[in-house]
Amino acid sequence: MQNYRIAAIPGDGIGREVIGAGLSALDAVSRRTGRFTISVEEFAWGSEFYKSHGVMMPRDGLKQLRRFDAIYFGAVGSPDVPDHVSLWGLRLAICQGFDQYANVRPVRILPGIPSPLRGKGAGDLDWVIVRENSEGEYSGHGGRSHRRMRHEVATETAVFTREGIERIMRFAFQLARKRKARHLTIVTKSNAQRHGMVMWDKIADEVAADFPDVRRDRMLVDAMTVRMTLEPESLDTIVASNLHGDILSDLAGALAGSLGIAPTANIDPENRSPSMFEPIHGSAFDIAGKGIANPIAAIWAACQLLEHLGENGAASELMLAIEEVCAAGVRTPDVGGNATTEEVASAVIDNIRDANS
Ligand code: GGG
Repeated sequence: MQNYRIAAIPGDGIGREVIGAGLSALDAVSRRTGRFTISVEEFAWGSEFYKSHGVMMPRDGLKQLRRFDAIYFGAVGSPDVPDHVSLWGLRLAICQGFDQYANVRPVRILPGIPSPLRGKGAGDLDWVIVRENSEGEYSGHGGRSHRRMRHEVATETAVFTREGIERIMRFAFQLARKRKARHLTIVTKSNAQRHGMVMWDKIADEVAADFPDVRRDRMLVDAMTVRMTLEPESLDTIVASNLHGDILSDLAGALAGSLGIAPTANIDPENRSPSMFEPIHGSAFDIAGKGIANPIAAIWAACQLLEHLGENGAASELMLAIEEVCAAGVRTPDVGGNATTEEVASAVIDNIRDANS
């Protein structure tokens, strides 16, 4: 029987609560299918680790992770560690270190989850946002000098390479091609960002020539927020730069009901390194320890992990369990319910165990 090795990094705040729920769901679905087993090694890296070691993960952290089939990540960020230190020291260090250049963010209104969009419910919003995950505004280029002087200066350089754009564009077109609508919306800000973003548009046109069966259109990122809100059914697959994709997917999560249900996959499409799966949300210290964090995003991310491993049947079973539990009204407070993290996770696990038995 196939055994998959998963590295779990719960990280900070509610990351620890939702990853526990997701691992239980993974265990339940692997037992139910009887086709594979999962062995999990947990890494206590994050802000607590930083406070005692001065680094978010050990120097050889990537080397330790490389031997796994996938990484299951919780959240990063703590009130007493600067956010740029915690983010760059762990999550971005893994994404960049493993060149996980495709960040895939499915967004749907799940049955039973209220959306803030007037008159919209399950089925009315079904998108996949592909966020470029290795360069752009998050390249890490820039610097700060003349500190504490009147002419103190900081630069944050957005780096766009032909290779980086071409590979994410090709990935997005391929993904769009697999979906029913076969429609890709390319988001830029090429009226104002007249170098990198104009190159995005140019390379999108070039790559599109290889995908005549995929309908495409272009949006400026500001206008895109309006279209997402007012005409959600006009969108399907969306590709955007690192920062634009980050912002749009938070909006998307909120429009689908809550960031608490939004998952994400950091993929190395060439499989040179393990890919990483996580909820979009951060550590949410305001609710950490209260037992009310929504585990659905983390469990949905576990579905993405299973799909990536080629366990599509198990991924579908787990997704169906999520949908049935939401539809049955077992919901945490962020989506209008009063269930706890544990109650939602238990309902998903019971649903998997009871399926067709
Ligand atoms: N689970 C995702 C997470 O912890 N995100 C924290 C964060 O601030 N991310 C910024 C980003 O995605 O660029």
